[in-house]
Amino acid sequence: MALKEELTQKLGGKTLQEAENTEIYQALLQLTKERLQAVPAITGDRKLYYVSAEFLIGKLLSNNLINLGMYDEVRAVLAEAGKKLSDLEELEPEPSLGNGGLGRLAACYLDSVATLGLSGDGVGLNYHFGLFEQYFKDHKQAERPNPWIKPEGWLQKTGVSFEVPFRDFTLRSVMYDIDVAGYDNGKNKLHLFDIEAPDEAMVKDGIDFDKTDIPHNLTLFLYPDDSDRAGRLLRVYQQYFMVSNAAQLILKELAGKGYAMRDLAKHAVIQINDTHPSMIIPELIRLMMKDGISMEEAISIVTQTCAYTNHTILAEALEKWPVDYLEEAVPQLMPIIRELDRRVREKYGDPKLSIIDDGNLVHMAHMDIHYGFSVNGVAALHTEILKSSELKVFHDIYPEKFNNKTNGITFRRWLMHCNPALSALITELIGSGWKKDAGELEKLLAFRDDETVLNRLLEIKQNNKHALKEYLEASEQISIDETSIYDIQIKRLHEYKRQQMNALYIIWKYRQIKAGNKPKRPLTLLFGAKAAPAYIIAKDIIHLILCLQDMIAKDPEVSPWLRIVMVENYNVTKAEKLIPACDISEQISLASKEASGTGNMKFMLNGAVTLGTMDGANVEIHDLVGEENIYIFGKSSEEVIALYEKQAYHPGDFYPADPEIAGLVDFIISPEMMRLGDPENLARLYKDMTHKDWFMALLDLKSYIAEKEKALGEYEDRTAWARKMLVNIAKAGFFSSDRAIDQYNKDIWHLK
Ligand code: GPU
Repeated sequence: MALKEELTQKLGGKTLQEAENTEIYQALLQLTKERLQAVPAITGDRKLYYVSAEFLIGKLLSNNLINLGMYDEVRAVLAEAGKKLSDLEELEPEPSLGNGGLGRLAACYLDSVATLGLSGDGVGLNYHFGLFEQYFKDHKQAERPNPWIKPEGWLQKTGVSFEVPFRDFTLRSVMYDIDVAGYDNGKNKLHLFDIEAPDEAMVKDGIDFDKTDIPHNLTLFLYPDDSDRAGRLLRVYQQYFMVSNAAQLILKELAGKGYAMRDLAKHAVIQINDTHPSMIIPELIRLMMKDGISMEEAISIVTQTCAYTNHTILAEALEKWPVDYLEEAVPQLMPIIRELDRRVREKYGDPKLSIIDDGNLVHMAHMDIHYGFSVNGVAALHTEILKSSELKVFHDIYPEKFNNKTNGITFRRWLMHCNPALSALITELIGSGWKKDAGELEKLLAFRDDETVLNRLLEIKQNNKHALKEYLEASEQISIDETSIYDIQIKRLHEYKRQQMNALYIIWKYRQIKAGNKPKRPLTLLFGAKAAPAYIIAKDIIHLILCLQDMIAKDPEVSPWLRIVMVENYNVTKAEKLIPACDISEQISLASKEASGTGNMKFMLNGAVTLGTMDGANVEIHDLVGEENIYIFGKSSEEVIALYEKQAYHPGDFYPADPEIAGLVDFIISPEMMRLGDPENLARLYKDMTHKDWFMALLDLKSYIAEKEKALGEYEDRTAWARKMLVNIAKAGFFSSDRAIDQYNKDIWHLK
């Protein structure tokens, strides 16, 4: 049946014109789910299990329509009836089952695994509340729960269920599945495990709940607050629940295919997405030993099955669980972990390599490295830093395990869906081969001196900027100037990402305008960022930005030239609106600290020019596009690493020593700011920035301001700027997640 007839049939006789958007949305959801069901499952003799605490999948309707090849037709059928797909999308709740880059990467990777026709499923947890919903009150972040599960959504309850033993009780699981269709290919699954009796009603007063009632709270929240022991313990329960279910599922599927447990490594490969799933190693060993396999052999099998991805070198993020937490939650694992540690100590005798340290902390990454066959970083620079400093002692003994897999993003969501006009232009110019082979985008370079093409790029960007303006007016009641330059920093709020340095730029620019130095063109600085609820300084930085936003909006002398907008509740959906409209992409982390970044790739692909440090994948972007198509500033990773090693960075060298910098920092606690904001928050941030400044914002501030001003100036040569845009788009092919997954498969997984 033709799509239009099928849809109207689902509307119970109403025509598309007559039906309400909510009815059409339900009908389209139904139809899409049926089409998904008909897609053949991808099978294989060898299968990948991508185990991750986060899958930031975002809304799935349009994504599925694209991958099922229905997108254009649905848009056309709706348009014929005067309806817009984007209006229907508004009705879908966003599953925010991740914090940021790591979770979104897992979602992009599932898309590419299926698109390449590889047999591979995701395994994670079915959080009832995704990452909290952020709202602003009194220029501060506040949080409320973010429910997303609806009876008619994408989750399918399966009959699969396992028993997960803890010290004090046993929990039975329920497995839910979400179909993951490849682009023009078969489908895999995302398996999300839940407990049997989750109690959503225990959440009250914002996002607070009884952290000790594990049998009823285990899957309520993504990353519950870990600022106290109960919160941290709950994370241990979550992690073990996730990996025990994953391990049992993997062994069940192996047996289901008729293979012996001993052949696990031949038929399965487990990618451990950072250390949250690391307990799958001792858990699999435990389950194999229960089945009569010797410890010796179980260790060997598991080591040939598990591969580990490291996503950070920030010390506070490298998980180390106290032995007494594990004894309290999952004592059955401790004898195994102790034996794994004993073997390492016996063989190498170097305490730096041990799994359990002298302070009785279990180093999850160390376990992964010893008892997995592959360790990968997520960008070239990041992997080099792992090999030469962070994990050097491990690289010395296992050089063959280390490899790099520079991150990637799915172009289905991050170009075809979020920027249909640019997609259409690209296809018109070079054909549609790029959709399956992103490397073909390089063919665009043939148009680098074609004024007509360059002008069309500018026109599409302008239309996207207009669309963002309208969206912000409708959703946040904020009006921006579409003739201004859109400069955007969207990512989690963290000191190392240095939103505070951008805030100091705002202060600098504000004072320039006050002093009569009006820019050639107005500037709009957009932010989107959630701070972890217990991360005090991050919340103070949000407060600073919101105060600056308000102060400038109220200043008639400055506001025509400078506007600050921090969008509320930044999430995947908002990213899809912001990225296509961006002129300048802010990637300003302290060099060596951002493992890769993936927003940087999304912006580039959509024709934004990067303003950034030589950090993470910015380095590779720089090498691909060349000096003239990127704005780079700041100290190098080597210089930064040396400063940390020698403890040679002192904010006092800049504050109050440098009067220009001092003037900017002092503004944070100026009378006008203290009147507008909360003196406690502003004073605390001021003190941190002048006495600690752990991520060296003051060190790079001047070169940042200079480079940003250079970019703003060069924006005025519109043709030259459009050429930069074109080169960025043309060179973005390398950052397709299809390329990344192909490399994972060739070097690590060996599927098919
Ligand atoms: N990342 Br570890 C997260 O988003 N969450 C985490 O818990 C850890 C890392 C990010 C990195 O910060 C970012 O640089 C990287 O691009 C992303 O993972 C995906 O690899």
